Amino acid sequence: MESLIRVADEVSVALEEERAVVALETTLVAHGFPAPTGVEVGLSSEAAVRAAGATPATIGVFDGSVVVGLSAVELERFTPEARKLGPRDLAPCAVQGALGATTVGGTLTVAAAVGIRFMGTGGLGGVHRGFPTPPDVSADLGACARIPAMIASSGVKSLLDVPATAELLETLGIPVLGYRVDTLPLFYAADGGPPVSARVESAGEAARIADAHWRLGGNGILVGRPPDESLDVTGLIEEIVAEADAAGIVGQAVTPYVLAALHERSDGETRRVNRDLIVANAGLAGELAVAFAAL
Ligand code: PSU
Ligand code: MN
Repeated sequence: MESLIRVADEVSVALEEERAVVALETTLVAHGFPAPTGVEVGLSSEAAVRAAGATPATIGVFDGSVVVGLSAVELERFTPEARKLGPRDLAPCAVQGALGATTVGGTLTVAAAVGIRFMGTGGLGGVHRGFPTPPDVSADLGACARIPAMIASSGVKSLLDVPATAELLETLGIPVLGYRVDTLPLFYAADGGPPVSARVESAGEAARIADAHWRLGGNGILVGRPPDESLDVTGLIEEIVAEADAAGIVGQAVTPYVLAALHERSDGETRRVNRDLIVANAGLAGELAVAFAAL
């Protein structure tokens, strides 16, 4: 029988030697961009992690195994046919031998199982708009509450109810650190979000806070890094979210639908900003992991 969790040699050596390792997800590779952009974003994110001096561990499920540290060839398999795997979906996908792409929550679950404490992504999932009819709250939040890991992102995805998500992050005891900013970035836009719970000026400072938070028994920590280029697509998002609702699109299908429509109707502008912020966040996650390993 294939082992349930397969860790790439490079990743397992780095973990054994207590060097910096950054987990990366595959949902945005399979479902976040039209092909072949997703794979390019994944490879560029890995390069950004390496440039920061850390080892990337991109995570996905296929052939009965949860793979930690995908090769470039394996990454190519993550097409839109892949299942979208939140924490609850990992075991069924592995046992059924299906192809599955991990969300932030799914990635964190695997990271915890193998001892990785840093990850980079675009935007965390959260409270979808229109709560509570029906209550669609991303399992990313539950995973953050349970798992001791630091996540570099551009806040939470702006198609969500961002203020409600910020409230829930507080309820769950998840520190929201602004990376050289006072407010939580709004994914495509830098400004206008709710206040962060603390501002940090450097990767070293964030790493010291992670160490202290974990020693105090805390779990997930969100680091918000604003996108380098801001885009105001508020109107477009409202329009598309309303359309998705009218079309009866619910649950896990909402995010991929909205992102694809945004990419199309913004003439690729959201795709470009989304790509760039993901790669930048992967680089920051690398810096955070390196700073933590040096404490
Ligand atoms: N950020 C992006 N593109 C994405 C996502 C985040 O730039 O596709 C994905 C992440 O995998 C995140 C997921 O975990 O969306 C959340 O989806 P849901 O709200 O269905 O839990
Ligand atoms: Mn959801």
